[in-house]
Amino acid sequence: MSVTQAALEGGVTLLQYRDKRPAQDSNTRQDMLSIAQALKALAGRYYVPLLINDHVELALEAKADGVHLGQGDMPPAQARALLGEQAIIGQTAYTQDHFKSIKTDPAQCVDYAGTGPFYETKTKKGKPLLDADNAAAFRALVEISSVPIVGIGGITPNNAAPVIEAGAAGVAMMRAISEAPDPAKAACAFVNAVRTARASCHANPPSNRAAS
Ligand code: TZP
Ligand code: MG
Repeated sequence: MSVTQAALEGGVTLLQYRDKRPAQDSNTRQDMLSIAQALKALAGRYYVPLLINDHVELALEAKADGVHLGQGDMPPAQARALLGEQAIIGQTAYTQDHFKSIKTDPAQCVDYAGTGPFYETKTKKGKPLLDADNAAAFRALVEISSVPIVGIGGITPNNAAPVIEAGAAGVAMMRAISEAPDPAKAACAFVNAVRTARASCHANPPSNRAAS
């Protein structure tokens, strides 16, 4: 079983195809399209949406469910115009200014923002953490954000709870599943960790904690 299928078996709720090869030549583009189409078919069997990282044209061609855009990628309003109102559009945002620039009208709005690294990660070596106090910085961004925020960077089933407690709507991960000895088990552990953290946040919301 592929790692991707194992992750789906384990219960991941969204799949992103992230391929950082320069997509200039037609062979690479064709290869990326084949991979995206195969992933779309696989994810569809689990009723899980597939997002394409960076490449809006590829998302269109592969009939993916949406895109995840960096600050340097196509502006969300342009992606929305190409992909339509049903598409899921996510954007990476790190700073208060990034969050303030997220529009709230449906034609320009993103559906969620991704923020991190929350913890140190080998996947984006050298990228500084959000802040010295990541949880506080994350919560400050959640407070000004008009869209849900997903935490990313070095997240494992064992350290996911503080990310949810800091106000994340969800967590995103790469290595904790792709390098796990049993990726399905790791995905399942993530689902359980997030559910448990959400339940405990619900039972003990931050306003109560501050008052107690
Ligand atoms: N953006 C911030 S950290 C990161 C990205 C894409 C990589 C996260 O990967 P991992 O392996 O889950 O730390
Ligand atoms: Mg990007």
